[in-house]
Amino acid sequence: MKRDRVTEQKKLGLWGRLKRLALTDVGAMVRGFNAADLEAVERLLLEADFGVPATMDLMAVLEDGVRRGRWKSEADLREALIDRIAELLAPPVGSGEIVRAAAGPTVVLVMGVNGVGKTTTVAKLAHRLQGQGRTVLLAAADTWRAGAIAQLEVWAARLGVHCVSGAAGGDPAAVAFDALEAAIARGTDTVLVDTAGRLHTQEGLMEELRKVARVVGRRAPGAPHEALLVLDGTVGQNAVQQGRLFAEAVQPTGLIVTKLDGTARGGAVVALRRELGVPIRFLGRGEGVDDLVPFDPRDFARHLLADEG
Ligand SMILES: Nc1nc2c(ncn2[C@@H]2O[C@H](COP(=O)(O)OP(=O)(O)OP(=O)(O)O)[C@@H](O)[C@H]2O)c(=O)[nH]1
Ligand SMILES: [Mg+2]
Repeated sequence: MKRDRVTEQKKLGLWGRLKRLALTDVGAMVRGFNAADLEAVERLLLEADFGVPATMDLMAVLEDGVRRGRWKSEADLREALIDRIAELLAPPVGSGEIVRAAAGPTVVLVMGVNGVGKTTTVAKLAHRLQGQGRTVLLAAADTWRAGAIAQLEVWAARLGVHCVSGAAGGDPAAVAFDALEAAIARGTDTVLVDTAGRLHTQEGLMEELRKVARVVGRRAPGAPHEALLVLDGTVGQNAVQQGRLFAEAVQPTGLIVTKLDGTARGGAVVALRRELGVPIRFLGRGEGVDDLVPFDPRDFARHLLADEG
């Protein structure tokens, strides 16, 4: 019986679960919450991976609105939450598109911990850029994991783009440098650098990543023009912790949150934005090359609080 209830709760979206709470009479939500209702809402937001800071922020919006009698209907309340979540997610400036080099090839470094979806994301970005008329070259700078070079080469062949790789176990910075040289020689406008998965605690590997950035920066001023940190959206608060520690080692210009297909735990995206202070640029929503969408704060907030009826 208890298990059925848990399964049922999992199936409901966040808005469904909010409505279902102690708020047996939906009107109660707009008339006012009692302390137990508020606690239940708070717990629900934490369970949905919003994290403490974003949860506190949303609770303040709720309490304030209820006190002032701001909402006439459930729909008003939902809109207020969507507005605030969209604000929390909004990048300070700019959009999801890749920042371009002023001249010469644009270098995009893709980094993150093991298995989050870096290589797949490189392929998705390549496909997206091709669709925008860009020419792309891949750099197989994951010389660490057996099979990593072959994996990227398969993507390159599928996409019909050139891939520069070195020897397994070789220097990733040298591969990135060679790829940049090749892009300059061929007039290719974007170099996407795939890197090995690593943990922030692996200081040697973090230094290696900083070296990749330094080496391309010496060949082309301003490179890497983007350092995109890929995070797995399904691991909730762990992603926040990973992201925070990773960002301390190598400052990202943006985040890409992957594996958000078919999970109701999108609250982690809000937590990441709130706690890392780095704009979210794209979301990964599947394993195919088309499953990368530019991040839109308002769309995402709506999606998170979708009213499935
Ligand atoms: N469902 C889903 N799966 C994804 C997504 N992105 C990547 N994957 C899958 O996650 C697995 C790991 O993806 P990779 O791209 O190899 O991850 P990686 O970060 O390069 O892994 P390492 O190089 O080993 O650190 C693969 O099975 C991908 O198909 C996504 O957005 N949604
Ligand atoms: Mg990889």
